Amino acid sequence: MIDDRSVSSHEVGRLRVSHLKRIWWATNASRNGRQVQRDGEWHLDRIVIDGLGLGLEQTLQYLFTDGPTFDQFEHWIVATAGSPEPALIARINAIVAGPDNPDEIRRWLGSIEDCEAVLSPADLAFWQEHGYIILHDAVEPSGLAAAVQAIWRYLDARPDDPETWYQERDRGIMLQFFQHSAFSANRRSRRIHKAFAQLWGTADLFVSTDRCGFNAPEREGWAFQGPDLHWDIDFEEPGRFGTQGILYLTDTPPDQGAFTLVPGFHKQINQWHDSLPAGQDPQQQDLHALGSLAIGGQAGDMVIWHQALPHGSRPNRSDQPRIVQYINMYPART
Ligand SMILES: O=C(O)CCC(=O)C(=O)O
Repeated sequence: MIDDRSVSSHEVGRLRVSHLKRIWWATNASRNGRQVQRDGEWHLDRIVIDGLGLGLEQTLQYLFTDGPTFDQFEHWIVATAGSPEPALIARINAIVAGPDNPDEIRRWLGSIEDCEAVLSPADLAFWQEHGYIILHDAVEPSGLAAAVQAIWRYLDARPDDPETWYQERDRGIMLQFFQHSAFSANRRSRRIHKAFAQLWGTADLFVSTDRCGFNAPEREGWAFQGPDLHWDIDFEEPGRFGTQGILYLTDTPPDQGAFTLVPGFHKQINQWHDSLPAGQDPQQQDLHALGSLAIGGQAGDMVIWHQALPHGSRPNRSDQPRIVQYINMYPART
């Protein structure tokens, strides 16, 4: 049954954030087994959740598990990610309201559009050819150190005691840890913003509130759990432009579980996909056979890749953990 007791995107609660109540209402409806019609709203959902400094999975898990009232949801947001700044609320509300408000956009972008390029013509040519780039010194060194320390604290583990690195609760390599001032500072890096602005052709971007990662060296009883090569795309339009990114918080040689991708595959994906026998799942093919490459890097290197590249992690065969923060940006307006 379709639920038509709809809450509009313009109904707000005490935080005054447009579209937030609609997200709450729609989640609650589907939690109660009711279907809601929300075609094309995914972009706004993402902007509101990322903008408020919340993880997507974190938020959906809370809404589905706890089934809060809207008032409880707003309290949870403030307790989890702090009170949203008035400028951010104004930006989200301007996007939800559409049509574009050029003054609002200019105020928000500051000087990113005008500041010096961080990707050279050679970097951009490399991007065109291979579908990825490495941005060096992506954040301040202090941002790296603070993020690494936050992750050790979160894990209640110590760099000098490998026995503390292996914890059942965080067995995967991605940690459900989103909120920390060091992570926020890294997400605000102007170098990262400028790099994404050059790739997208606009500085009017939102940054994802993504997770961080800790990939401990393999040992007996502790095998790598993935993710191995995969895509996070909709195969309705496999070659569609989109970015993803990973920031190395510590030095990461290729054998230390380095991020891995198939260079250049953005140029082949449409043809490859069309050539798959009917009924074959693209994700279940031998993607390493397409030519995978481990991308090692130094602390502060950020790998940005075209979402059409098969990508994933790999087993950590070194004696040090791999520690990362995932950061992506996407246009505020579709
Ligand atoms: O952490 C990695 O190396 C892989 C990241 C990944 O697969 C992803 O962000 O989709």
